[in-house]
Amino acid sequence: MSKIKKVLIANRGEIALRIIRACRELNIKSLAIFSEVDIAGIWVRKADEAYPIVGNPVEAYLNYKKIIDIAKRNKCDAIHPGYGFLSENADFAAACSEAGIIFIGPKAEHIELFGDKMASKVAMKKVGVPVLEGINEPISDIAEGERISKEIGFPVIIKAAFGGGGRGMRIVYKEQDFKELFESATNESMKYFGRDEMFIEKFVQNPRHIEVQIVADKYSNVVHLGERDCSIQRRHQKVIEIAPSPRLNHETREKIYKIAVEGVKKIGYESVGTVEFLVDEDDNIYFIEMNTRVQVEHPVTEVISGIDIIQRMIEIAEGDKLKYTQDEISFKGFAVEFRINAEDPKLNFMPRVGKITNYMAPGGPGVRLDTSLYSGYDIPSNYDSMVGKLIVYSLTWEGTVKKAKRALDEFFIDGIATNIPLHRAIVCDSDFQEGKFNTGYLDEKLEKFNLDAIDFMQEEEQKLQKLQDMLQDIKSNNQFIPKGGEFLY
Ligand code: MV4
Repeated sequence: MSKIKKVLIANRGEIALRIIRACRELNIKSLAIFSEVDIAGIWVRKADEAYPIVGNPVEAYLNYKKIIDIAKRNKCDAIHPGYGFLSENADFAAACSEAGIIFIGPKAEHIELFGDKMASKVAMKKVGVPVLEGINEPISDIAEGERISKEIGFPVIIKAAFGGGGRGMRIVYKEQDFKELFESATNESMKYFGRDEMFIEKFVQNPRHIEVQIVADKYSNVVHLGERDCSIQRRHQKVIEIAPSPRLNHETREKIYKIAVEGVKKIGYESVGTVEFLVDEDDNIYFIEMNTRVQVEHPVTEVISGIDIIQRMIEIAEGDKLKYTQDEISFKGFAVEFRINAEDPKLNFMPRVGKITNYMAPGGPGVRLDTSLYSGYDIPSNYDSMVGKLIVYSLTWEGTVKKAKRALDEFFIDGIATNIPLHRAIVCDSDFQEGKFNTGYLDEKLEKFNLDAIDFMQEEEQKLQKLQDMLQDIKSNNQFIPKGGEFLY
């Protein structure tokens, strides 16, 4: 076991701050790297040390030779990749090991394996994990693809083996559409990932997207930390994540845990990871992919289990055994994470950054906010539009929904537009409140939610004016005269 003394954080924003917090509580020093446009990032000042990487602002967090060199020159004995950027780059993980630096994450071979969605299915099927019917080797030509699709039965879904975020994915409902959709999926995969290996599966209509959090040490001890329902997505980007899933029945829950833990144990996986499944309307469970990194949505699992996932990840990398057996882990209540994006509901949620002029974070019982925003912060335009995560939790689903509405109403950010009004519209929706949602939910309701969001924004904009009118009335008439008898708001 080698005790880690200093960690280089190869990431930025809220996850960099999250890792700094975990290190601080473990008495581990942290070194933040930052691009030229990130010098004002609060995590840069909260780390024990910071080191600039000049040049292209995105390249800064991807140039792993330079990052490893900075780690060595500053005597960091480990690197935490966070999520995105280099977090699932097997070459980076291998290069860290070759440089004698601990990569806080899984083995490079597993990053490699699960980066290929086809090979992942073959490997998981071999250890008894249920996968969708289909072909799990690259489709060589259109004719073969059409033949296999007819065997499976339409609709089928074409997927890029090295894809992600929904890119290189097409749903084919009719045979005559296969050729065109296969070609567009292949071209998209080549464009975004430089790979054209495509595979086909039976398409599951309106599934729920359920993922299981796994924690595994280097001694074959594997536990799960429950599941997260990530069905509420927009254009393959998760918008809201929930733990536990409000409508998964007990039998399916226990089954999905068993499948995930036993599969991961047989694979010999180490570190934290997330096994992603689709659950169809008959509660059939199908493995779709495994994420070999800590995920954006890990906080909802942390608050219902009381377990710090980032600290467990670091301890596993140091060679510690798991602190808990499965029987010692319990879950309490419900948690919902709202991804706060700098995007404008009035511009169809187009990303739009800017300077935070006024800011008041929500708080009170059952509210957690993971963000690197602060009043006066000028959000750089070079990165992802997600600027924070609001996590609310309570003992019951109903209580969590009420708390979510209260916290979202309370959140105050001036200077930029955010998707907070969209979240407010969703938590007011009866289907959401009753847990009636699957992967089709947001696409079906987005138009209505967008109008609700714009109404919320207008109400907010009018509030200050109404207060000023009231004050003016009282000052000039020595009393407030409600116009038409309405209350202030
Ligand atoms: C599927 C599927 C239905 N059937 N696979 C895979 C990547 C992940 N981000 C979305 N994935 C899906 N894979 C089969 N065989 C449904 C999804 C899916 C989805 C598909 C289209 C539009 C939105 C979606 C949201 C979540 C899951």
